[in-house]
Amino acid sequence: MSEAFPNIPKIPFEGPQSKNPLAFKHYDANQVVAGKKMKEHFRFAVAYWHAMRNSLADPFGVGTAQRPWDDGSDSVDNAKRRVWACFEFMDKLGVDYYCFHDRDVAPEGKTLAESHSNLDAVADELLKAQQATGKKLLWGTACLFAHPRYNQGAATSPNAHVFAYAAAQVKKAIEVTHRLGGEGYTFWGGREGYATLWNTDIKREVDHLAAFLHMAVEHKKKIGFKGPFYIEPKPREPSTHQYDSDAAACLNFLREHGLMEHFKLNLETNHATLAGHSMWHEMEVAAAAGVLGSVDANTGDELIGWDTDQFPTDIYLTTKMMLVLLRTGGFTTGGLNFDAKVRRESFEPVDLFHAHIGGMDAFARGLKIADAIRRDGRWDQFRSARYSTFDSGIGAKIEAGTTNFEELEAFALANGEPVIASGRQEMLENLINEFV
Ligand code: XLS
Ligand code: NI
Ligand code: NI
Repeated sequence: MSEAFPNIPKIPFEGPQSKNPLAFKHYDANQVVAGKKMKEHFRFAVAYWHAMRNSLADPFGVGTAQRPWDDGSDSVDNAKRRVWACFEFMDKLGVDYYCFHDRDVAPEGKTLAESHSNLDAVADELLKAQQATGKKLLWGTACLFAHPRYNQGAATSPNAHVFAYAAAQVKKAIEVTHRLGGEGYTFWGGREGYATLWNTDIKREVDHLAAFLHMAVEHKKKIGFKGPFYIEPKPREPSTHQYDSDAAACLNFLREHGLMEHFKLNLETNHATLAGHSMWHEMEVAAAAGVLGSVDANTGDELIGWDTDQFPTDIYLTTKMMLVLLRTGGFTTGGLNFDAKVRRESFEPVDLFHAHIGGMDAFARGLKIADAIRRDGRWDQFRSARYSTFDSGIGAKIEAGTTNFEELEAFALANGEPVIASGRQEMLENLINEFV
C-alpha cells in the first residue's frame, strides 16, 4: 500500500528554538522528567474515530476532510486500508497507543452476525499492524449511540431487545479488545440518559444500566480480560441528561450498585466543562476516590456550549492536569487519548499532525512546569501547612475518629475563638506564574 502521508517525515524533536511546524519543541519522548520518560508519563493515544473517521461535518454543513487513502465506501477493504493509514500516522507522530469504537474500525453489517465478522476481519488487520509496528491498544469501546436502534439508549433503552443487542455488541467489543491486548475498556453512555422525563422511568433505566455493567464484569472475568473498565462521565449531548453526568455522579452510581471495585473513570476535559466543572476538579474528585484511570485529552470552547473536542493547547490546563497526575503516581493502564478533532476549516491531512503535535507539546510543557513546581516545594508545603491543626492534638483525634461532640464542645469552650490563617489565593496564583 502506498503511503497515506507521503510528504510527511517522522516528526523529530528539535527543541524550543525550532521554527519547524512539523517538529516537537518540547515533547522529547525519551527525556526523563520526574523519574520517568515523557512517553511513559503520557501514554498518548490517537482516537481512531476522530483521526480516521471524522469527516468534519457540522450541523450546518457536510464534511470537509480530505483523506486520500479512504475511498469513502463502507467496505471491509476500505476499513483495512484505513488501519494502515492510522498506524502510519501513529508511527510518524511517535504515538504508541490508539483507542477505537467497534464501528470506527469496521463497518456495521446488515445483521449482527455480519457486523461481528466484519469486526473480526478488521481486528486481524489491526493485530498485523500492531505486530508490525509495536503500537498498542489503550482501550476499546462499543459504539452504542450512532445506529438508529439506539436512539432511546442502549443499556437504558425502554426496549429489552435493544438492551440484548447492545449486550451482544459489548460482549464482542470486549472480546476483540482482549484479543488485541487492549489495556482497558471504556463505557461512554452517550444515550444512556433521557431526552425528556415525560417518558422516562429513571429508577428502572439506571437499574438496567447497572445490571448491564455487572454482566460485562462477569463476562470480562469469564474470558480472562484483566484490564480495567472505565466509565466516561459527560452531562449531556446527545442526551438531555446523561446518567454518568460527572465524576461525582459516576462514583455515586458505582457505589450504589456495587460496581466500585470494577471501574475507574476516564475523564474528558470538554465533558468537565459541559458539567460546569474544571478538568482539574474532575481529576481531583476521581483521584480522591482512587479511580483516576485515564484521560480523554481535549478542550472545549468556553462560549459555544457543545463538546467541540478541540486539541488541548492551554499550558495552564496541562500544568494542572500534570500536577494531579504527578501527585497520584501517574497512569498505570490509562493514558492521554486525544479525543479531539481538527476544525472543519483544517481539512488537510497535515492538519492532523499539527493538531497532535500541539497537544503533545502542550502536555510536555505542562509536565516540565508541574515538575518544577513540585521540586520547588513551596506550593505543596503551603497546602499541607494549611491543614496542620489536624496533625496533632484535637485535630489528629478528629482524623483518627477517636473523639466526639462532647469532647469537641469541651475543647471549644476551653480554647476561645479560633485563630485562622489567610487562604492566600492570590499569592499562590502568583507563585504558579513564576513557573508557567
Ligand atoms: C463523546 C465521547 C466519546 C467517548 C468514547 O463525547 O467523548 O468519544 O470517548 O465513546
Ligand atoms: Ni471521550
Ligand atoms: Ni466527548
